[in-house]
Amino acid sequence: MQSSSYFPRPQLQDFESYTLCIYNGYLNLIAVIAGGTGSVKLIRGLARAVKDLVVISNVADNIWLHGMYVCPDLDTTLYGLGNILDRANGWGIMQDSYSFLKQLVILGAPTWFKLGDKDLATHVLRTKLLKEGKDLTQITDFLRRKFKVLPRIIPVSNDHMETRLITDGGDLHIQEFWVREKGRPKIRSICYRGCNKAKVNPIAVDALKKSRAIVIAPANPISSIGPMLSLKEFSAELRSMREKIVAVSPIIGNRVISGPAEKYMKCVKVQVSPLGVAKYYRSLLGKFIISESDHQLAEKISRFNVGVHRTNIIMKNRTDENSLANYILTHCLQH
Ligand code: FO1
Repeated sequence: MQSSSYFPRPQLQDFESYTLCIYNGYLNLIAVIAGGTGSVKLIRGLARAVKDLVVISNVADNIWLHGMYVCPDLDTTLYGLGNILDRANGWGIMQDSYSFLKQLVILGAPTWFKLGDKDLATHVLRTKLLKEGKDLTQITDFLRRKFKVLPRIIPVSNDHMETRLITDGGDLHIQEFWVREKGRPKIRSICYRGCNKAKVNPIAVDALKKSRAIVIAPANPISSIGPMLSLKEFSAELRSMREKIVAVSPIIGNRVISGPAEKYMKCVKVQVSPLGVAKYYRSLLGKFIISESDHQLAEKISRFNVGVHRTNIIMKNRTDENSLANYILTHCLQH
C-alpha cells in the first residue's frame, strides 16, 4: 500500500496558490473544459502561456476493458501535457509497443481497442488504485505528478457515466460505436447514462468559481462537452458565469475540424456549423471564437448575446497552438 501522504486528497485550498499568480497585471486562473484529442492542442498552447491552468475533463468516454478502467480523455490530456502523446493518433503514448495486444490475439480476447504496452501501465495502476479506494481525482493527480504535468487535471465527476449511442446495431458505448464499429451503425439517439446519479466534482466547481476565464475547448460538443453539461449542477454553475466563458468552435464552415462530431450533431439535430454550436452553447456562452473564413456568421451568432471573435482556429503545429492561446488571453479575457 502506498502511504497516504503519497496520495494527498486534492483540497480546495490547493487552488489558493493560483490567486497569487498574475498575467498582465490580473489575477489569473484559466479553466479549460475539455475532451480529448480535439482539446489537447489548445490546452498545450495555454499551458505554455499561463502558469495557472486547470483542465476540467470529460469522463463519459471512460470504459472498463479487460478488467481495467480506461479514461481516454483524461489520459490524452495527461500525455499531451507530459509531452508523450502519440500525436499522429491523437491518443496513447508515442513510440509505444503492442506486445500485450498481440498476446490478447493469441488468447482470443477482443483487441479492437488498441492499448499500447506503456499506456497499459496507466490503466493497470489506475484500476489498482480505484480498487484500493482512491477516487478518480486523486488518481489523476497522482498520474499528473508522475508525468510532471503542471496544470491540474480534474475529472468533472468521480462517478462513472458513459455516452451511449442507441443504434440500429444495438445500444453501444461510445468506444464500441466509434472504435469497434467504426462509426457505421445508424444512430437513433444519444444518452449520457449515469448522469442523473453522478455527482459533480466539487473541486471542478470550485475551479470554475475561482477562474478568471473559462475556455470551452474546440471539442466534440455532443460527446465531450455535452456529457459534462448533462450534470445539472455543472451546467447551472456555467450559466451563472457566462460573461467569463469563451468557447472555440470545433467546426469551420460545415466541416468538423477532427473526429465524429458531425454524426452526433445530426442525430441530436444540432446544425453542423459554428452557428449550430453557438446555439447549442447559447445559455452559457459569453464569447465565441470562429474561423476568419466564417465571418458571415458573426452577426447571426451575436444575436445570441454572444461576443464573436474571428481568428485562425486550426492548430497544425506548436505555433498555431500558441497563437490561438495568446489570442484568447489577449482578446477574450475580461478586464
Ligand atoms: N481511438 C481509436 O480510434 N482506436 C483505438 O484503438 C483507440 C485506442 C485508444 C487507447 C487509449 C486511449 O486513451 C484512447 C484510444 N482511442 C482510440 C481514442 C478514443 O477512442 C477517443 O478518441 C476518445 O475517447 C474521444 O474522446
